[in-house]
Amino acid sequence: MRGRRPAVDLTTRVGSVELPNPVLTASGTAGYGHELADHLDLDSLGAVVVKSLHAEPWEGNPAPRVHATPAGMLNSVGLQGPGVEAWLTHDLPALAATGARVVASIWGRTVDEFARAAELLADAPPEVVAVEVNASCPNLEDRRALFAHSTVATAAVVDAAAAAGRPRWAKLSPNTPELPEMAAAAVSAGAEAVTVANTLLGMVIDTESRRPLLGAGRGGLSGPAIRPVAVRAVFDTREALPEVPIIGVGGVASAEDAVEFLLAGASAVQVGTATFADPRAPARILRDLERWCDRRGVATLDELIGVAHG
Ligand code: RRO
Repeated sequence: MRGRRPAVDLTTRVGSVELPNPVLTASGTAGYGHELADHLDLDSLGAVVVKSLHAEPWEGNPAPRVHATPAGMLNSVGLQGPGVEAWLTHDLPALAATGARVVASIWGRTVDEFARAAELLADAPPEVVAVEVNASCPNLEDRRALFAHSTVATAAVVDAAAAAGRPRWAKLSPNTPELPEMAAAAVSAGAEAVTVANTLLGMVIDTESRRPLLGAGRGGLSGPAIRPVAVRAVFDTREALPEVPIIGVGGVASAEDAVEFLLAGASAVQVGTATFADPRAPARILRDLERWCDRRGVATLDELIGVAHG
């Protein structure tokens, strides 16, 4: 069979956005632009989701910001970024030139700040195919005020992001038992899809210094350690809202992991922590997914999406 191209149609639809395949990068793990372009063909991925951008430049949290954990990683980057305007001018052109479909992730401390970031994206070039509204960063100073833990606040930030004038995806939190309610609130406010989910709240304590290891103390846990949590979160969301497109994220490191998310109900997946260990991971997972489908006679993703629900 050497040389034969697999006859698999991997195209997928996330709301109004059609993607050539379901393997995307996860926000915060692929930089702001074409950082990964030396390692893989960004145009070959479903889309590139950039690190969350604020309307203004933002310094982020004190070091250390990342720490390896068993089967995963803890981070408290603290939303560092150049701001939307600088990104549009200095980073996006090189990324757009790769031919990649770009998803701009935005964040704010207030609803107005989300609106401002979205407004600045209104004139972005058409390569920016969607906006991911990051309602769920665990590393804000006031965790009790996390937007994605309130249906009212989730709806407010999704609504504010309408100013970008493109499809909105809401990135939700796994740290609330009310995830399906948050997803419903996001959709009622205009989100075309939900990204499920962000990192799990965690902490590592240094036994020598006897103090929390990350500069900011607490952080977000990612990687294979959280995959069963993320798969369950996708399954719950699909069960409650079968019509809502879901982008699954949390510890995808192989084609089989991606298939697991599709079976739970995701229309696409994002690869994050695996990219830190191997910058080619998204491309490898995409290639292996095509082979996985081909070997099992799976011709389109409709044969997989949501099938675990019976
Ligand atoms: O920058 C971060 O610390 C960060 C963000 Br914005 C997020 O959404 N999730 C995460 O684990 N870290």
